[in-house]
Amino acid sequence: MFTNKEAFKTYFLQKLEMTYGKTFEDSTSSDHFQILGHMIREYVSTNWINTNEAYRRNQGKQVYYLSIEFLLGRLLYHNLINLGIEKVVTEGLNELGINLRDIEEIEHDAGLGNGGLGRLAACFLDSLATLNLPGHGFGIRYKHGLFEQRIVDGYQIELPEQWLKHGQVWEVRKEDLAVDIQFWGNIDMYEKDGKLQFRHLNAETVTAVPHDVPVIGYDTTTVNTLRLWNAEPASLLAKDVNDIMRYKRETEKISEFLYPDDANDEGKILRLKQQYFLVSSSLQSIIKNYKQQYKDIRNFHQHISIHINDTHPVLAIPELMRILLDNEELSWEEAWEITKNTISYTNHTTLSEALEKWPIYLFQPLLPRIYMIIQEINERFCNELWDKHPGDFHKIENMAIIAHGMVKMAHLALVGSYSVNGVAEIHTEILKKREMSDFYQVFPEKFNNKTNGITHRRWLIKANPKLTQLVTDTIGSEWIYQPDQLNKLLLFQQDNGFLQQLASIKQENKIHLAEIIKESNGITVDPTSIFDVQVKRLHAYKRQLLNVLHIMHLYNRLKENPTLDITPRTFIFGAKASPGYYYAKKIIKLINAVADKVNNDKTIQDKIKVVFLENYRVSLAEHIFPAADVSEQISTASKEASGTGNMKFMMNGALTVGTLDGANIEMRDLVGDDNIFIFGMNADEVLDLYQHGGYRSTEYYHHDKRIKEVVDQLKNGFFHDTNNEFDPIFDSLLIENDQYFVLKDFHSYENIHQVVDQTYKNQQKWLQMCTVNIAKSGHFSSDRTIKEYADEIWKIKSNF
Ligand code: GPQ
Repeated sequence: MFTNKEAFKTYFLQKLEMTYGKTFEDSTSSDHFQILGHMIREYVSTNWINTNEAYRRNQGKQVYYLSIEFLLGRLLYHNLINLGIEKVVTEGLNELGINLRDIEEIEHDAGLGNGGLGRLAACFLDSLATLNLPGHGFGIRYKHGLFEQRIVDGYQIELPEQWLKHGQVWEVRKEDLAVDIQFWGNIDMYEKDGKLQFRHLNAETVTAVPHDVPVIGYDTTTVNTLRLWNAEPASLLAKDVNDIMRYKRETEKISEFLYPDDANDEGKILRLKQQYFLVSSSLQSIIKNYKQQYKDIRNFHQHISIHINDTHPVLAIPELMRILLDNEELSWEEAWEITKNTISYTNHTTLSEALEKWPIYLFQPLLPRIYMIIQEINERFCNELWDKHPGDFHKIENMAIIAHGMVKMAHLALVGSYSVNGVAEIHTEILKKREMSDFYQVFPEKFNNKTNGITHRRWLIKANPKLTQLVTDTIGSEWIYQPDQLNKLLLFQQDNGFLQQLASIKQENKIHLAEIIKESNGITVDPTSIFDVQVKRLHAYKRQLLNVLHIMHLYNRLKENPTLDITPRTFIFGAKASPGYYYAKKIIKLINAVADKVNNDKTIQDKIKVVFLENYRVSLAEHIFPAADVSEQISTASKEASGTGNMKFMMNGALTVGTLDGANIEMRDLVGDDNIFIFGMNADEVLDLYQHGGYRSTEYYHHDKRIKEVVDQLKNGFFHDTNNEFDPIFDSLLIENDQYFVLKDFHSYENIHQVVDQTYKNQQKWLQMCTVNIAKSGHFSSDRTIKEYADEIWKIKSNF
């Protein structure tokens, strides 16, 4: 059906008629989207079946990637590219008078994630399939993805996201593969053949129904699976009507909302239910498959690796134990040996407030058998520690999985897995030397680094077709398969023809983004100005505040001296704040207040503009990265585990203004100090200052006039008519002693931006720097990352 455009058109029209009983003239863009989606699914179905059969036949090891988030974005165009049929489809549709880019807009983003962690999972799936690796995702089919953000009067408003409203073309519901999950109730112990056995009584049962999404590799026949679980009532034979209604609601709530927060406290039980729901359904399904193929459960870990993306799925450890003990009737020792050789774990943060803990009083009643197993794991682990460090109560208390009425999920992950990795070199080092140093001493062999990556297929080939074409015209197309080969571009640093084309592509992409800005914000921005962009979740540690304070300062300088010679700049923000994160919402309001004042001030001659793009998400990001000149990666050093937006900017030829944090450091190492704008304290300085104290933010306020001026403007109504709107921000800086060193880094941030301004004036130099960045960005392809996971952690092999 996709061999040529005639065949495509015929099939498309026929299917349209048969499915909707409509003529082409009466059909809508939405119909076209649905039909095209179904055609693609039909087209890949044979390869999907074949891939699964090949995996079974080969008897190779397979990996299952468990993640509470998968931030997929749109799939239509991405799938067309991976299948190599976007040209046929574009041309075929054109002849029917349809623009593929319009149809693309019909698709809702699958926004089943908050930010970096969820998007990483999505990039990994793409790389696994493309590299023909037997790896599948397991997640939750949330009815509502991450909230839709509206900005009203400068404030964030949250609306429920509705991606399933018009059905989901990519998924296949598989009721026959549903499994049951048990919550609440009590555990009955009994003896069988002289062995103690456990039985779950009076449990509330929830059914998990899989919805499978094909994960299509690039230019290959491999089609892996993303299995998303939907929570449904098991049976409605409960006693009375009220009970039925309550049960139905409680059950459906489990897969209703993605948790909008990386670090919030509410709805703990529901969150824990979601975690166990994901883990239990996935493990039951994995074991069922395994047993269809292999006889001996004792070899499980030789055929299966289970990866947990952060601690959210860490109950995979006690759940696997439960199945092996209670269903397979293995001994504790046998079950433990299998479990700890099956599970591997990625940590994504050192922020201690983000490390998950559950109060026992909530945990135990909800998951009684799982709690018993964790208790036993804890007891055995503490005994081992005692043997190694007799009498060191303090150490054992600190490392225990259960302590002070809490279950510590990261400790469970560290004890029950064979591999623990951080997501950038510095992050892994901080885990080893500081946050998890006790565990590193006990299990040094488990710790390893896997620096994050991004799929260049979505973030370059799909998002930036013009740059893709230029790269291919310049160095051939091998880089698509081996992104490291982008470094061949280094030979073109002095090639003016190449640099000119690079410049005009950036210009075209900026014009396109300027149109989007005009449409959504009504602001006219100059596409020849520097597009200086910070897009990411709103968090104090990511320091959007530093960026805004600097803009306020620039504005003050322009007011003092309207003829100030600066390169015009457009500051662009995109960020969602967690609904309960009051401070973050104040920062959004501040950005918008500054935008209002600056954009409407005629006296500064449009030298700076400020834009807050609402509802930042994957599909919007695809328009932003290709249009950026400057990438803001300005977290307080040591706080950003890796960052992945930094890599997307780099690959699209933006230059980074960044601290020595996360993967920025590895970017700097690759491009050299001359091709990146580094500023601020480094991680050691920050951590020492936390440890030994000695920082007084008020000193910076009193001694630096520039700082005093902007901080006072938070209080004196300069940007907003009510004086106390920004008090929480003012207080965070002066009363709470500026935990993220915004004021301390201000001076060096301001300096580096002057360097950026000067450098941009030398276009030749700027373009050379962009070229080096693009050339070196291949290292940050998630293909490289996934190869490392496959070889070093999972020990899985390509199917071909
Ligand atoms: N990250 Cl713990 C999230 O997106 N959500 C989380 O809950 C945690 C971490 C991010 C982290 O902040 C970034 O530095 C990483 O690049 C990203 O995970 C992927 O590893």
